This record gives sequence, C-alpha cells and structure tokens, in this order.
Amino acid sequence: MASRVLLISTNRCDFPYPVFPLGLAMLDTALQRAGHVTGWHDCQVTAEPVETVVERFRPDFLCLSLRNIDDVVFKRQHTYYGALVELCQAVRRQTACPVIIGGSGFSIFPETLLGLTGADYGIVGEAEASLPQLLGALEHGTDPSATPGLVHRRDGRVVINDRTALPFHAYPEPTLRPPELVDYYLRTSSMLNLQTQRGCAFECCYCTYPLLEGTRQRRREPEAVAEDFASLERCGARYAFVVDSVFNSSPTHVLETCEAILRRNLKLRWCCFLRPQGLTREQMTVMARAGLAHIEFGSDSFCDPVLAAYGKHFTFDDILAASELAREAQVDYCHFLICGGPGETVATLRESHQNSQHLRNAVVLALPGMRVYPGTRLFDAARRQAGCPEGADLLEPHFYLSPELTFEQVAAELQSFSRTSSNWIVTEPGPDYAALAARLRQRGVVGPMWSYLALMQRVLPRPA
Ligand code: B12
Repeated sequence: MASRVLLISTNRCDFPYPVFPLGLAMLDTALQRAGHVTGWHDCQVTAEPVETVVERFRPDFLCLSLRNIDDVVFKRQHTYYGALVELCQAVRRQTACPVIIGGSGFSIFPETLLGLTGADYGIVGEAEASLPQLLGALEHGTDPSATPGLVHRRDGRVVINDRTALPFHAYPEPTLRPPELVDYYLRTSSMLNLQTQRGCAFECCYCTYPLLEGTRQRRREPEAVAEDFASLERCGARYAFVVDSVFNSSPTHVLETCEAILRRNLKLRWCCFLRPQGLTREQMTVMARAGLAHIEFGSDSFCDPVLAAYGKHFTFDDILAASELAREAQVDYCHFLICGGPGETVATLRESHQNSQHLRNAVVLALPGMRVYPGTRLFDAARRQAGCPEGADLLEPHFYLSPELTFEQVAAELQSFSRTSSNWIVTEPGPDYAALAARLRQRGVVGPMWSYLALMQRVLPRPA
C-alpha cells in the first residue's frame, strides 16, 4: 500500500552553518523504496507555516526529525526541542494522522520527548528498516508494538523496544537528496554530507555516539561510498562532510574507501572527524590524494592525565604525531577541546596550552564544560555532585565541571591562552565572522571556515 508521508526536518540551527538533513534523506530513500509517496518540509529552508504544507500535501503520516536538543555551549545554552513541541501541537490541531518522531536529539531523550510532544510514536536510533515496518503495520491495522526501537505507550507508560542494527549494506542506496534542498544547502553552507559507517566502539566518558549508533562498527562497501561521493559531485557539490563519528576506525576502511574514491577521478574535497591514534603516513597520504582537505580531531585535551580521565585511550604523543602527518600532507586541521571535565585543574589546562605550542599550523577550538547526557559514564560522576538533575531533566542542558575549577576560572584561562595564541578559538564567533564566512562562500570558498577564524584572530586587534 502506498501512503503519503510528510517528512519534517525541525532543525533551524545555522551554526557553524546549516546542515543538510542527511538522516531524513536516508529515511526518504527507504520509504520511497517501500512504495510510499513522500513530501518534505525543512524548517531551515522555508518559513511557510507547517499547517499550509499539511493542508496541501494531505499526509497519511507525519515524520518529524529532531537533530539537536541544544547548542552544547555552556555560555549560551540555547535549546531547540521547544520548537518540536510547538510544531507537534500545531499539526495535532490540524490533522489526526499519526505523528512519529525520531532523530539523534529525540533518541537521547525518547521518553521525555514523547511525553512533551504528545506524538503517537517515536523510533530511537537508525530507522531505515523500522520506520517502513511501523508504517506498514499501521496501514494494515496490525499491531506495530514489535517494531525495533519503537517508543510507544502501553498501559499509561512509555515503552522503548530494543533496537536492531543491520549491516549498512542492508539499507537502500543511493541516498536520494531532493534537488531544492541540495540547492539551498550548497548556497548556504557550500557543502553536502554523507556517511561511510555507523557505530562507535570508543569509550569517551561523556559521549552519546555509542548510544545513538551502537558500539558495533558497520561499514559501507568502499564502492558504494565512492558512488555516493560521485553522486554529490553530480548534484553540484564541490565539498562533502563525512559525518562518521570517527572515519579512521579501521585502516582497511580508510585505504579501501580512498582507493575507490581515487578510481572515480573526482574533484570533490572533503572533511572528516579523525581519531589521532594509529594514523600512518600511508593513510594520511591516500586520504589527501582522495580529496581530504580538512580534519576535525576530537582530541578533547592535550594533557595525558586528562585524556585518561576522559576515557580517550590515546596520549598527547599520538596527537602530536597525527598533527604532523596532517601538516606534512598539507591538510588543514583543528582540534576540539572540552575544558574542565573530570581530572581537569588549572595546571592541566596550562599544560594543554603549553603542549599546543608544539602543534604546527593547528587551529584549536576550546569550549568550557562537558554536557552531561543520561546513559554515559559522565552521568554517573555528575550525579555524585550537587545540583545534577535526574536523567530526564537533562533535556535542559547541564554541564559537568571538575570540582577543582569554576566556570569563571576556565573561561579566564582560555581567554588568556587565546590572547597569546591566535590559533586558540575560545569564544563564539561574532557577526564579523559570520559576515566574512558568507562573503567567502559567495566567492567560491568551500568547507568549514575555522581556518579563517584563526586568521581573523591573528590580523584583527583583540582586547588586551
Ligand atoms: C557530523 C555531526 C556534526 C557536523 C555536521 C557536518 C555536516 N555538514 O553534516 C558538525 C561538526 C558541523 C556538527 C555541528 C553541530 N552538532 Co553535530 N553531530 C554530528 C554527528 C557526529 C553525526 C550526525 C549525522 O549526520 N549522522 C548521520 C545520520 C544519517 O544520522 P541521523 O541524523 O541521526 O539520522 C538517523 C536517525 O537519527 C533516525 N532519524 C532521523 N530523523 C528521523 C525522523 C524520524 C521520524 C525517525 C523515525 C527517525 C529519524 O534515522 C536516521 C537514519 O538512520 C552527531 C552524533 C551522532 N553520532 O549522531 C552529532 C550531533 C547530532 N551534533 C550535535 C550538536 C549539539 C551539534 C551542534 C549544535 C554543535 C555546535 N554548537 O556546533 C552543531 C549544530 C549544527 C547544525 N547546523 O545543526 C548533537 C545533538 C544532541 C544535542 N545535544 O543537541 C549530536 C547528537 C552529538 C552529541 N553531542 O551527542 N555536527
């Protein structure tokens, strides 16, 4: 049976740039493959009221995606889930068709968000298999309650089913990307995105990735990834973001994927998250030849005891070696730091700053405070501190700070590092930067703009 499914991307966050709704596009592909007719409402792209879209499209099912809960910026703590609640209420007033929610933000707080929104169902984690299964059951009037990952109400309480994580190649390829969305995101962010694997087996104490994607790594076939790269180029993209939690989770995956990309002779350049451990010159060289232009290292700290306390299982020597490989291969790179987590003190912060002097050409993006999520090891540590809310209440952002520090101390240290080291970016970029980034994009500059941010800090006078 063919149903009409309206896909709604609720994400309106445009920092650091608007992000193409890849998860919903992958679901769209699976739904079309299952014979459904789909329509899109992307809140980033259009200001048209959702009621008008519902009136026009007349959906049988409404599928809402929530990517971000909040901005994870201690100083701002801007939240996004309120917009989802409002949207659900608006569509509820207008139509009785089933409302289904999913997405990474939803999957971290499924019970609370199902309650707040009054949606009929949710699905936690990936949904290429379970969403068509749920819609099929609802269409046929059969019981959907066995759907993997389903979040539903039974006897007045919310029940969350176990998930299944199928091999990546079980999902339909190639991903269909609606042309009007492609145009919008290429214009505003200069890039599109793609995924080469799912799952994260690493053990960073604060991180939700293993909860969202599972701990078992599932990789796509190198040829399928290369074909996806080629399809982005055919869409007009000159730049792609590889959204994998860690692209170099396996040396074979790196080599085989890059070799498959190289065989296509593409011009596309790309960016990915790398783990600064186990990288070899051979891997870096093949990635650079295959178009890797920017690396975002999730290093978190440059101080060994803090790296150990965060559960990183690598050391500053790994960070140094990986950075040198990137520099030699002429690939721009940055390190994200989370300052003030378990084990951090003023001395460890200063050691990180000191060590950063050895990283040639690095951009350092450092933020204070570690966002606490339920289900992580950090949550257990945070609960022992006064003032940490219960799991469900963490929907409102709560940040762990080492008992050795205050937020003001961390902020003051970071400010002082940034005054002496222009490559340390420690505050939210202001309107000057947003305007510069927009001008550069208009002139054809592609990719994330953090290297320009560091450049701006170097040339513009800053407060003493
Ligand atoms: C890659 C990434 C980035 C890149 C994106 C680059 C790009 N051009 O795409 C960058 C670095 C720019 C980035 C920025 C930010 N990010 Co980010 N990012 C990710 C990451 C690692 C992967 C996202 C992704 O594309 N996944 C692949 C797709 C296929 O999966 P998916 O979207 O989850 O969709 C699947 C399911 O969720 C589900 N699903 C999705 N929608 C729906 C709808 C329905 C109805 C159903 C049933 C199911 C469903 O099915 C999909 C397919 O299986 C996630 C963490 C993670 N592992 O998920 C964080 C994550 C999404 N980011 C997060 C955040 C907070 C941000 C920022 C706000 C941080 C900041 N201050 O800069 C910004 C916001 C950017 C924006 N404009 O929205 C958080 C969101 C949670 C939260 N606390 O709010 C996450 C979860 C990380 C975390 N801290 O836990 N991010």
